[in-house]
Amino acid sequence: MSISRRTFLASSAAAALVPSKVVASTQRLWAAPVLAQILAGELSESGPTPSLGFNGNTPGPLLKVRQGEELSVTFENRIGQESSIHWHGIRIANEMDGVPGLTQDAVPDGGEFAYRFVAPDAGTFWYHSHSRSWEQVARGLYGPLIVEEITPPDVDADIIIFVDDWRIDEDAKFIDDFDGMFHFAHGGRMGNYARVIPSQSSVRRGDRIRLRLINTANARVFPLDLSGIEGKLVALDGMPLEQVEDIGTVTLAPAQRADIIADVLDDIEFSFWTGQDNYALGTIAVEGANPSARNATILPLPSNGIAKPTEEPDRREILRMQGGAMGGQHPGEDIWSFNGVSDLTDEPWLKLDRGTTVQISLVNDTSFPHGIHLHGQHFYEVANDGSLGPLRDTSLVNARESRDIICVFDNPGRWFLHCHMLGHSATGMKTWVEVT
Ligand SMILES: [Cu+2]
Repeated sequence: MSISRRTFLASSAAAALVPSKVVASTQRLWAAPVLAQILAGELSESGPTPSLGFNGNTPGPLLKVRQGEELSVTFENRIGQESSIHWHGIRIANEMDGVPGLTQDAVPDGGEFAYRFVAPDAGTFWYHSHSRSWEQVARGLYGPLIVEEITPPDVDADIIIFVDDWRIDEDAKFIDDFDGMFHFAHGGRMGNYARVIPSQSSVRRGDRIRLRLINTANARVFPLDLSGIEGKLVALDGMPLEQVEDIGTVTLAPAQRADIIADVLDDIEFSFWTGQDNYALGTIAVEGANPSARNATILPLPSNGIAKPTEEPDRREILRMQGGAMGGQHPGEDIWSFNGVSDLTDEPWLKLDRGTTVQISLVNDTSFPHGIHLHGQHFYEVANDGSLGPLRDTSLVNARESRDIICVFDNPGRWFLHCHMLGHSATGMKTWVEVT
Protein backbone atom coordinates (compact mmCIF):
# COMPACT_ATOMS: atom_id res chain seq x y z
CA MET A 1 0.00 0.00 0.00
CA SER A 2 1.31 3.44 -0.81
CA ILE A 3 -0.02 6.93 -0.45
CA SER A 4 -2.34 6.87 -3.43
CA ARG A 5 -5.61 8.16 -4.77
CA ARG A 6 -7.32 5.19 -3.09
CA THR A 7 -6.17 6.10 0.38
CA PHE A 8 -6.62 9.75 -0.52
CA LEU A 9 -10.33 9.09 -1.00
CA ALA A 10 -10.70 6.69 1.89
CA SER A 11 -9.05 8.88 4.45
CA SER A 12 -11.83 11.46 4.28
CA ALA A 13 -14.25 9.23 6.14
CA ALA A 14 -14.99 9.33 9.85
CA ALA A 15 -12.33 7.79 12.04
CA ALA A 16 -11.34 7.27 15.63
CA LEU A 17 -11.10 10.32 17.87
CA VAL A 18 -8.70 11.54 20.52
CA PRO A 19 -10.31 10.66 23.86
CA SER A 20 -11.69 13.95 25.15
CA LYS A 21 -12.32 12.88 28.74
CA VAL A 22 -9.93 14.85 30.88
CA VAL A 23 -7.75 12.83 33.19
CA ALA A 24 -7.51 14.52 36.58
CA SER A 25 -4.18 16.05 37.45
CA THR A 26 -3.30 13.10 39.69
CA GLN A 27 -3.63 9.98 37.64
CA ARG A 28 -2.25 6.71 36.50
CA LEU A 29 -1.03 6.41 32.97
CA TRP A 30 -0.53 2.81 31.98
CA ALA A 31 1.08 1.75 28.74
CA ALA A 32 0.04 -1.57 27.23
CA PRO A 33 -0.81 -3.22 23.91
CA VAL A 34 -4.13 -2.07 22.38
CA LEU A 35 -6.10 -2.69 19.21
CA ALA A 36 -6.49 0.63 17.39
CA GLN A 37 -8.71 1.43 14.41
CA ILE A 38 -6.08 3.36 12.49
CA LEU A 39 -7.29 2.73 8.93
CA ALA A 40 -10.44 4.71 8.15
CA GLY A 41 -13.18 4.61 5.52
CA GLU A 42 -13.25 1.57 3.22
CA LEU A 43 -9.76 0.62 4.38
CA SER A 44 -11.17 0.08 7.88
CA GLU A 45 -12.48 -3.30 6.63
CA SER A 46 -8.91 -4.54 7.10
CA GLY A 47 -9.65 -4.28 10.84
CA PRO A 48 -7.80 -2.76 13.76
CA THR A 49 -4.05 -2.52 14.11
CA PRO A 50 -2.26 -4.15 17.07
CA SER A 51 -0.65 -1.08 18.64
CA LEU A 52 0.59 0.35 21.91
CA GLY A 53 -1.48 2.81 23.91
CA PHE A 54 -2.02 4.55 27.20
CA ASN A 55 -5.01 3.60 29.38
CA GLY A 56 -6.38 1.39 26.60
CA ASN A 57 -6.22 3.83 23.73
CA THR A 58 -3.92 5.47 21.21
CA PRO A 59 -3.62 8.43 21.27
CA GLY A 60 -3.52 8.37 25.07
CA PRO A 61 -5.88 10.33 27.34
CA LEU A 62 -5.97 14.11 27.43
CA LEU A 63 -3.87 15.43 30.30
CA LYS A 64 -4.91 18.99 31.11
CA VAL A 65 -3.74 21.38 33.79
CA ARG A 66 -4.00 25.10 34.39
CA GLN A 67 -0.83 27.14 33.86
CA GLY A 68 1.35 27.01 36.97
CA GLU A 69 -0.38 23.92 38.35
CA GLU A 70 1.30 20.64 39.16
CA LEU A 71 0.75 17.50 37.14
CA SER A 72 1.20 14.22 38.99
CA VAL A 73 1.18 11.06 36.90
CA THR A 74 2.19 7.57 37.90
CA PHE A 75 3.41 5.79 34.79
CA GLU A 76 2.93 2.02 34.70
CA ASN A 77 4.80 0.11 32.04
CA ARG A 78 3.10 -3.04 30.72
CA ILE A 79 4.35 -3.08 27.14
CA GLY A 80 6.82 -5.95 27.44
CA GLN A 81 9.99 -3.85 27.15
CA GLU A 82 11.46 -0.90 29.03
CA SER A 83 9.99 2.57 28.51
CA SER A 84 9.71 6.12 29.90
CA ILE A 85 7.68 9.27 29.21
CA HIS A 86 8.93 12.60 27.89
CA TRP A 87 6.71 15.69 28.34
CA HIS A 88 7.51 17.42 25.09
CA GLY A 89 7.98 21.19 25.27
CA ILE A 90 7.43 21.58 29.00
CA ARG A 91 10.12 23.66 30.75
CA ILE A 92 10.28 20.87 33.25
CA ALA A 93 12.35 19.95 36.29
CA ASN A 94 15.22 17.97 34.77
CA GLU A 95 14.68 14.75 36.74
CA MET A 96 11.13 14.51 35.31
CA ASP A 97 12.21 14.85 31.64
CA GLY A 98 11.98 11.13 30.90
CA VAL A 99 15.28 10.50 29.10
CA PRO A 100 16.82 7.15 30.12
CA GLY A 101 20.54 7.39 30.66
CA LEU A 102 20.44 11.14 31.13
CA THR A 103 17.65 12.04 33.58
CA GLN A 104 16.36 8.67 34.88
CA ASP A 105 16.70 4.92 34.54
CA ALA A 106 14.36 3.35 32.00
CA VAL A 107 11.22 1.92 33.58
CA PRO A 108 11.35 -1.89 33.21
CA ASP A 109 8.36 -3.86 31.99
CA GLY A 110 6.09 -4.21 35.02
CA GLY A 111 7.67 -1.18 36.71
CA GLU A 112 6.39 2.28 37.63
CA PHE A 113 7.72 5.82 37.73
CA ALA A 114 6.05 8.80 39.47
CA TYR A 115 6.23 11.91 37.29
CA ARG A 116 5.40 15.08 39.15
CA PHE A 117 6.08 18.56 37.79
CA VAL A 118 4.76 22.09 37.45
CA ALA A 119 3.69 23.26 33.97
CA PRO A 120 4.98 26.85 33.81
CA ASP A 121 3.77 27.72 30.29
CA ALA A 122 0.27 27.70 28.83
CA GLY A 123 0.00 26.02 25.44
CA THR A 124 -0.17 22.88 23.33
CA PHE A 125 2.24 20.13 24.35
CA TRP A 126 2.30 16.36 24.12
CA TYR A 127 3.72 13.34 25.87
CA HIS A 128 5.37 10.35 24.31
CA SER A 129 7.64 7.38 24.96
CA HIS A 130 11.34 8.22 25.12
CA SER A 131 12.62 4.62 24.98
CA ARG A 132 13.07 2.97 21.59
CA SER A 133 10.95 5.95 20.59
CA TRP A 134 11.36 5.27 16.86
CA GLU A 135 9.33 2.11 17.48
CA GLN A 136 7.23 2.90 20.60
CA VAL A 137 5.96 6.28 19.34
CA ALA A 138 5.31 4.80 15.88
CA ARG A 139 3.28 2.03 17.56
CA GLY A 140 1.11 4.62 19.33
CA LEU A 141 2.66 5.65 22.66
CA TYR A 142 1.74 9.32 22.68
CA GLY A 143 -1.01 11.63 23.89
CA PRO A 144 -2.02 15.28 24.34
CA LEU A 145 -0.84 17.51 27.19
CA ILE A 146 -2.71 20.82 27.29
CA VAL A 147 -1.78 23.62 29.68
CA GLU A 148 -4.68 26.06 29.89
CA GLU A 149 -4.20 29.80 30.06
CA ILE A 150 -5.30 31.47 33.30
CA THR A 151 -7.86 33.23 31.09
CA PRO A 152 -8.35 31.07 27.99
CA PRO A 153 -9.37 32.74 24.71
CA ASP A 154 -13.11 32.91 24.08
CA VAL A 155 -13.92 30.03 21.71
CA ASP A 156 -16.83 27.67 21.13
CA ALA A 157 -14.63 24.58 20.78
CA ASP A 158 -11.04 23.66 21.63
CA ILE A 159 -9.97 20.86 19.29
CA ILE A 160 -6.78 18.78 19.40
CA ILE A 161 -5.69 17.42 16.04
CA PHE A 162 -2.93 14.84 15.83
CA VAL A 163 -1.38 14.49 12.39
CA ASP A 164 0.36 11.15 11.95
CA ASP A 165 1.38 8.54 9.44
CA TRP A 166 1.76 4.78 9.82
CA ARG A 167 3.50 1.99 7.89
CA ILE A 168 0.79 -0.65 7.67
CA ASP A 169 0.33 -3.74 5.50
CA GLU A 170 -2.82 -5.01 3.77
CA ASP A 171 -3.92 -6.79 6.98
CA ALA A 172 -3.68 -3.54 9.00
CA LYS A 173 -0.57 -4.81 10.83
CA PHE A 174 2.47 -2.62 11.34
CA ILE A 175 5.24 -3.41 8.89
CA ASP A 176 7.97 -4.60 11.26
CA ASP A 177 10.89 -2.68 9.81
CA PHE A 178 11.41 -0.23 12.66
CA ASP A 179 15.14 -1.00 12.65
CA GLY A 180 15.46 -0.93 8.86
CA MET A 181 18.80 0.54 7.82
CA PHE A 182 17.29 2.15 4.75
CA HIS A 183 14.91 4.21 6.90
CA PHE A 184 17.65 5.16 9.36
CA ALA A 185 20.02 6.37 6.65
CA HIS A 186 17.44 8.28 4.60
CA GLY A 187 14.58 10.55 5.63
CA GLY A 188 13.35 8.25 8.40
CA ARG A 189 10.59 5.65 8.54
CA MET A 190 7.73 7.27 6.64
CA GLY A 191 4.22 5.89 6.83
CA ASN A 192 2.29 4.71 3.78
CA TYR A 193 -0.99 5.94 5.28
CA ALA A 194 -1.66 9.27 6.93
CA ARG A 195 -4.58 11.05 8.52
CA VAL A 196 -5.62 13.48 11.21
CA ILE A 197 -7.01 12.29 14.55
CA PRO A 198 -9.23 15.11 15.85
CA SER A 199 -10.72 15.30 19.35
CA GLN A 200 -14.18 15.98 17.92
CA SER A 201 -15.74 15.10 14.58
CA SER A 202 -18.09 18.03 14.00
CA VAL A 203 -18.46 21.78 14.52
CA ARG A 204 -21.19 24.32 13.79
CA ARG A 205 -21.00 26.84 10.98
CA GLY A 206 -20.09 30.13 12.61
CA ASP A 207 -18.30 28.58 15.57
CA ARG A 208 -15.09 30.22 16.66
CA ILE A 209 -12.66 27.37 17.30
CA ARG A 210 -9.16 26.78 18.54
CA LEU A 211 -7.28 24.11 16.63
CA ARG A 212 -4.22 22.56 18.27
CA LEU A 213 -2.25 20.76 15.56
CA ILE A 214 0.41 18.27 16.70
CA ASN A 215 2.65 16.34 14.30
CA THR A 216 3.29 12.98 15.97
CA ALA A 217 4.83 11.29 12.93
CA ASN A 218 8.24 9.68 13.29
CA ALA A 219 9.81 11.37 10.32
CA ARG A 220 7.35 13.06 8.00
CA VAL A 221 7.25 16.84 7.61
CA PHE A 222 3.64 17.81 6.89
CA PRO A 223 2.99 20.97 4.85
CA LEU A 224 -0.62 21.22 6.02
CA ASP A 225 -3.40 22.97 4.17
CA LEU A 226 -6.73 23.66 5.89
CA SER A 227 -9.91 24.76 4.17
CA GLY A 228 -13.29 25.84 5.55
CA ILE A 229 -11.98 28.25 8.17
CA GLU A 230 -10.97 31.89 8.34
CA GLY A 231 -8.68 32.95 11.13
CA LYS A 232 -5.16 33.33 12.44
CA LEU A 233 -2.12 31.36 13.50
CA VAL A 234 -1.63 32.25 17.18
CA ALA A 235 1.08 29.92 18.57
CA LEU A 236 3.91 27.60 17.53
CA ASP A 237 5.34 24.78 19.67
CA GLY A 238 3.06 25.90 22.51
CA MET A 239 4.37 29.46 22.59
CA PRO A 240 2.14 32.42 21.61
CA LEU A 241 3.20 34.51 18.63
CA GLU A 242 3.69 38.18 19.51
CA GLN A 243 1.55 39.07 16.49
CA VAL A 244 -1.09 36.76 15.06
CA GLU A 245 -0.37 35.68 11.48
CA ASP A 246 -2.32 34.60 8.41
CA ILE A 247 -2.61 30.81 8.34
CA GLY A 248 -1.40 29.81 4.87
CA THR A 249 0.31 26.41 4.63
CA VAL A 250 1.26 25.25 8.14
CA THR A 251 4.49 23.27 7.88
CA LEU A 252 5.04 20.98 10.86
CA ALA A 253 8.16 18.89 11.37
CA PRO A 254 7.81 15.87 13.66
CA ALA A 255 6.93 17.04 17.22
CA GLN A 256 6.09 20.60 16.15
CA ARG A 257 2.72 22.16 17.03
CA ALA A 258 0.63 25.05 15.77
CA ASP A 259 -2.40 26.73 17.36
CA ILE A 260 -5.01 28.37 15.17
CA ILE A 261 -8.03 30.43 16.22
CA ALA A 262 -10.56 30.66 13.42
CA ASP A 263 -14.21 30.91 12.45
CA VAL A 264 -15.91 27.97 10.74
CA LEU A 265 -17.23 28.71 7.25
CA ASP A 266 -17.65 25.15 5.96
CA ASP A 267 -16.46 21.55 6.50
CA ILE A 268 -12.85 21.75 7.69
CA GLU A 269 -10.69 19.71 5.35
CA PHE A 270 -7.08 18.83 6.12
CA SER A 271 -4.66 17.88 3.38
CA PHE A 272 -0.98 18.00 2.50
CA TRP A 273 1.07 18.07 -0.68
CA THR A 274 3.07 14.82 -0.95
CA GLY A 275 5.27 16.14 -3.73
CA GLN A 276 3.08 14.45 -6.36
CA ASP A 277 -0.43 14.72 -5.09
CA ASN A 278 -2.72 16.45 -2.64
CA TYR A 279 -3.42 13.86 0.07
CA ALA A 280 -6.64 14.24 2.07
CA LEU A 281 -6.03 13.73 5.78
CA GLY A 282 -9.63 13.97 6.95
CA THR A 283 -12.52 16.31 7.67
CA ILE A 284 -14.28 17.89 10.61
CA ALA A 285 -17.85 18.20 9.34
CA VAL A 286 -20.21 21.14 9.80
CA GLU A 287 -23.42 20.20 11.59
CA GLY A 288 -25.85 23.04 12.22
CA ALA A 289 -25.14 26.70 12.73
CA ASN A 290 -24.05 28.84 15.66
CA PRO A 291 -26.79 31.48 16.16
CA SER A 292 -24.42 33.85 17.99
CA ALA A 293 -21.22 33.86 15.95
CA ARG A 294 -18.37 35.99 17.30
CA ASN A 295 -16.88 38.81 15.31
CA ALA A 296 -14.29 40.14 17.73
CA THR A 297 -10.77 40.51 16.34
CA ILE A 298 -8.50 37.50 17.00
CA LEU A 299 -5.84 38.75 19.39
CA PRO A 300 -2.46 37.32 20.43
CA LEU A 301 -2.52 34.87 23.34
CA PRO A 302 -0.91 36.10 26.58
CA SER A 303 2.87 35.72 26.59
CA ASN A 304 4.46 33.00 28.71
CA GLY A 305 7.22 35.45 29.64
CA ILE A 306 10.18 33.46 28.29
CA ALA A 307 13.48 35.32 28.87
CA LYS A 308 14.60 37.41 25.89
CA PRO A 309 18.25 37.18 24.91
CA THR A 310 20.59 40.11 25.26
CA GLU A 311 21.67 41.99 22.14
CA GLU A 312 24.97 40.12 21.93
CA PRO A 313 24.99 36.43 22.93
CA ASP A 314 27.48 35.22 25.53
CA ARG A 315 28.57 32.42 23.22
CA ARG A 316 28.27 31.43 19.59
CA GLU A 317 28.33 27.75 18.65
CA ILE A 318 27.85 25.66 15.53
CA LEU A 319 25.91 22.38 15.52
CA ARG A 320 26.67 20.65 12.25
CA MET A 321 24.37 17.82 11.15
CA GLN A 322 26.34 15.18 9.29
CA GLY A 323 25.95 11.67 7.91
CA GLY A 324 23.24 9.65 6.24
CA ALA A 325 22.93 8.43 2.69
CA MET A 326 23.81 10.46 -0.38
CA GLY A 327 26.99 12.24 0.46
CA GLY A 328 27.06 12.53 4.23
CA GLN A 329 30.75 11.74 4.89
CA HIS A 330 31.66 12.22 8.54
CA PRO A 331 33.96 10.76 11.19
CA GLY A 332 31.16 9.65 13.54
CA GLU A 333 30.81 5.96 14.42
CA ASP A 334 27.08 5.72 13.71
CA ILE A 335 24.97 6.72 10.68
CA TRP A 336 24.51 10.32 11.81
CA SER A 337 26.45 12.78 13.92
CA PHE A 338 26.55 16.28 15.30
CA ASN A 339 29.94 17.91 14.67
CA GLY A 340 31.35 14.52 13.70
CA VAL A 341 30.36 12.86 16.98
CA SER A 342 27.70 10.15 16.98
CA ASP A 343 25.50 9.32 19.98
CA LEU A 344 25.79 10.46 23.60
CA THR A 345 29.21 11.03 25.10
CA ASP A 346 30.11 11.03 28.80
CA GLU A 347 30.79 14.76 28.66
CA PRO A 348 28.13 17.21 27.38
CA TRP A 349 28.56 19.08 24.10
CA LEU A 350 28.18 22.35 26.06
CA LYS A 351 28.62 23.09 29.77
CA LEU A 352 26.81 26.31 30.56
CA ASP A 353 26.32 28.48 33.60
CA ARG A 354 22.63 29.04 34.23
CA GLY A 355 21.44 32.13 32.35
CA THR A 356 24.00 31.92 29.56
CA THR A 357 22.72 33.11 26.18
CA VAL A 358 23.99 31.00 23.30
CA GLN A 359 23.44 31.57 19.60
CA ILE A 360 23.68 28.24 17.80
CA SER A 361 24.01 27.89 14.03
CA LEU A 362 22.19 24.70 13.06
CA VAL A 363 24.02 23.70 9.87
CA ASN A 364 22.56 20.85 7.84
CA ASP A 365 25.35 19.24 5.78
CA THR A 366 23.13 16.26 4.90
CA SER A 367 20.73 15.43 2.08
CA PHE A 368 17.68 15.25 4.38
CA PRO A 369 15.66 17.64 6.54
CA HIS A 370 16.07 17.42 10.32
CA GLY A 371 13.86 18.71 13.14
CA ILE A 372 16.21 19.61 15.99
CA HIS A 373 14.63 19.43 19.44
CA LEU A 374 16.08 20.92 22.63
CA HIS A 375 14.66 19.62 25.89
CA GLY A 376 13.89 21.81 28.88
CA GLN A 377 13.81 25.26 27.32
CA HIS A 378 12.50 27.10 24.31
CA PHE A 379 14.67 29.10 21.92
CA TYR A 380 14.07 31.83 19.37
CA GLU A 381 14.62 31.13 15.70
CA VAL A 382 16.71 33.96 14.27
CA ALA A 383 15.51 35.43 10.97
CA ASN A 384 17.92 36.18 8.13
CA ASP A 385 17.95 39.87 9.06
CA GLY A 386 18.96 38.97 12.61
CA SER A 387 15.58 39.69 14.17
CA LEU A 388 14.00 37.26 16.63
CA GLY A 389 11.55 34.84 15.04
CA PRO A 390 9.11 32.60 16.88
CA LEU A 391 9.89 30.73 20.09
CA ARG A 392 10.16 27.02 19.42
CA ASP A 393 11.33 23.79 20.99
CA THR A 394 11.91 22.05 17.64
CA SER A 395 13.46 23.74 14.61
CA LEU A 396 13.17 22.37 11.07
CA VAL A 397 16.36 22.72 9.01
CA ASN A 398 16.03 21.58 5.41
CA ALA A 399 18.72 19.67 3.52
CA ARG A 400 21.88 21.72 2.89
CA GLU A 401 20.41 24.73 4.69
CA SER A 402 21.15 26.33 8.04
CA ARG A 403 19.33 28.29 10.69
CA ASP A 404 20.45 30.18 13.76
CA ILE A 405 18.65 29.81 17.04
CA ILE A 406 19.25 31.75 20.24
CA CYS A 407 18.51 30.44 23.70
CA VAL A 408 18.80 31.72 27.24
CA PHE A 409 19.72 28.49 29.01
CA ASP A 410 18.05 29.17 32.35
CA ASN A 411 16.75 25.71 33.29
CA PRO A 412 19.37 23.72 35.22
CA GLY A 413 19.99 20.10 34.33
CA ARG A 414 21.18 17.63 31.74
CA TRP A 415 19.26 18.35 28.56
CA PHE A 416 18.92 16.11 25.54
CA LEU A 417 19.39 17.77 22.13
CA HIS A 418 18.49 15.62 19.16
CA CYS A 419 16.83 15.16 15.81
CA HIS A 420 13.11 14.43 16.19
CA MET A 421 13.18 12.27 13.09
CA LEU A 422 13.33 9.52 15.67
CA GLY A 423 15.31 7.02 13.60
CA HIS A 424 18.00 9.67 13.08
CA SER A 425 18.31 10.19 16.82
CA ALA A 426 18.45 6.40 17.27
CA THR A 427 21.42 6.20 14.92
CA GLY A 428 23.62 8.99 16.17
CA MET A 429 22.05 12.42 15.76
CA LYS A 430 21.91 13.30 19.43
CA THR A 431 23.94 15.07 22.08
CA TRP A 432 23.34 16.87 25.39
CA VAL A 433 24.05 20.11 27.19
CA GLU A 434 24.52 20.66 30.90
CA VAL A 435 23.24 23.81 32.61
CA THR A 436 24.46 24.42 36.17
CU1 LIG B 1 17.20 14.00 11.39
